[in-house]
Amino acid sequence: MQVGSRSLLSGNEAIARGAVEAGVLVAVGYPGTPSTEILESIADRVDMEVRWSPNEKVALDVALGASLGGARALVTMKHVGLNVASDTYMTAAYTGVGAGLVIVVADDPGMHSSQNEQDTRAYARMGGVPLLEPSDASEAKEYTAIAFAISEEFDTPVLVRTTTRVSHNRGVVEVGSRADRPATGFVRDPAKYVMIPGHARARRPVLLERLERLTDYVEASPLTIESGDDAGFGVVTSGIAHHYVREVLPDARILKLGMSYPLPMNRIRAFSESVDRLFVVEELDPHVEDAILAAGIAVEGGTFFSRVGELSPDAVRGGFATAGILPAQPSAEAAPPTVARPPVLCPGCSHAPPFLVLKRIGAVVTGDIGCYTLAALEPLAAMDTCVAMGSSIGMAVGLAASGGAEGPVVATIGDSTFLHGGIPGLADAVYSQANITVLILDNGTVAMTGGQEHPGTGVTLQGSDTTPVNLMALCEALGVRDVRVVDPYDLAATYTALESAIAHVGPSVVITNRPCVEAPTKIRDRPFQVISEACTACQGCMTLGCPSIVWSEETYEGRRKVVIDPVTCTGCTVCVQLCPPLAIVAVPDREDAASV
Ligand SMILES: Cc1ncc(C[n+]2csc(CCOP(=O)(O)OP(=O)(O)O)c2C)c(N)n1
Repeated sequence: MQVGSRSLLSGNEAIARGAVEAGVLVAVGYPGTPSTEILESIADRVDMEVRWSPNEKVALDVALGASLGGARALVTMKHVGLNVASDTYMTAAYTGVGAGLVIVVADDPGMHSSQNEQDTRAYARMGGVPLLEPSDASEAKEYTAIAFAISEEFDTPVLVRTTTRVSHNRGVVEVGSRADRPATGFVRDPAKYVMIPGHARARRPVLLERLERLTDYVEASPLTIESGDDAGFGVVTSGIAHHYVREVLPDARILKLGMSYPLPMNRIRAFSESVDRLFVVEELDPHVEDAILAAGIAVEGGTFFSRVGELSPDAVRGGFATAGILPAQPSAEAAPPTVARPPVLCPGCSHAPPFLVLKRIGAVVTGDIGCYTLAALEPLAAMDTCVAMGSSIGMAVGLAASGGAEGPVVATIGDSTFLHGGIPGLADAVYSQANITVLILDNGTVAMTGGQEHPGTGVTLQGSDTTPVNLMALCEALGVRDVRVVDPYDLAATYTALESAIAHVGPSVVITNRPCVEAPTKIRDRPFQVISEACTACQGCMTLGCPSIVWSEETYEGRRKVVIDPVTCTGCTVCVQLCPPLAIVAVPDREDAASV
């Protein structure tokens, strides 16, 4: 990226660029949509340590440590990641920082790829930590730099909150030069950094006094921008919602909040006094609206703008129409129906076969979060719970303790998720000698978020080789007496492994060993085909849910036969094992074909 140029960057790339220009030396995080590309876009920097951590709490710990060492540090995660990191987060607000520490949290209104919808602004208030909300890529870069400056001026971590649209939309960004900020070194200060009660009690008033100074800062700050001249009504807004309001009401008076915690309430009050009606348009929780109401200022918002899911220009237009600001909207012409395309596991995905087996065994399956969660859907439909990363194992322990499960209890968890939050659950299974089996689906990557490295892969985010965590040795070291590795493409072997593990009294672990089909070292082999004359339309192969197996036009005794798409088939052989009449065979390669 050329200094002085104008580049088209996504919000995530702009945040990364902001961190580069701010002289950040350590950038760390855990993947999670929509935040993942922030670190990936600067992985090739030789002047920064850019790292994946096993989970968000470790990432924040690393960033805090780096900051105390005097290096500016960036940490990135998705909204639920801050739940994981919240223990460190809440007390980091007490310790303050060494060099600047910025925590970027990407919210996912609408749950495009998340297990819940939550509003990070609530964490700002809970922790007493300032929060900036960029509304586009240009601000994403600018606010990241401002966040580092605030962090150092006020001795506090600073949150930068994006949402999916801000993280993923592209905009023009001016590329600046990188500040040279060598680490200033660790300065011992136990009263500030050792949070025993006696020290922490003294830090709480520091935090509150800091918030007062931050409030003075935001009242005077250019981060709060007033625009428009139509005095009839005014709109307080922030983040992407600001652009929706601008699009729908180009001339409206708008008070745009760049910092939405703490709030510039004097500015808001003055703004409210200059208009007849005051509205708030914000995505997710009524964070600003409630604060304005609590300050005794009349405001409207939640009645007109949904708290559920994402806002959009249409939603904002509809809200202002209901409020009588815009003419009533003509009912929209019904959009043509779209074809439903539910997400599916990839052709040849090594996660699918073990779930077929678990279904056959009649296991009660506590699931976890990753690609394999798709096994909850038809036709596999073999997962009974999925709550939060790492929860599968503890929930299995509890389910087994309840005695309420009809069938063996099996926790299924991916390799990254196991390293993220599964290890303490397995320690508990050992500690309580729970009668559960843990199936670790080790595909050697964080597939769900696009194939990132993790501590089990032996490669860092910046591409160097490192020591991989040995999952089998780890499970054994935790005290699991029955640990076995199985090839998930071998259905019979997977069945035997799971049956034997389930029969073991006490916790047992089965680890699968096939790489993700999207991995560069993939398993792609010769594709398979169906010999139509031999197919008896038993449809057993369809229970696998493989997208390469599709319905044929031909039938047998009134049932539809199947065909295999040779382009997407990876040759994993699992469907072959599900075909009693042996109608599925490898497509002959050219040499075989020539010799026939
Ligand atoms: C607390 C939290 N952090 C991050 C995510 C995003 N995320 C969902 S699943 C997942 C990991 C998936 O990797 P793995 O367990 O190895 O399973 P795979 O997708 O490879 O099958 C991540 C990072 C999340 N949902 N929750």
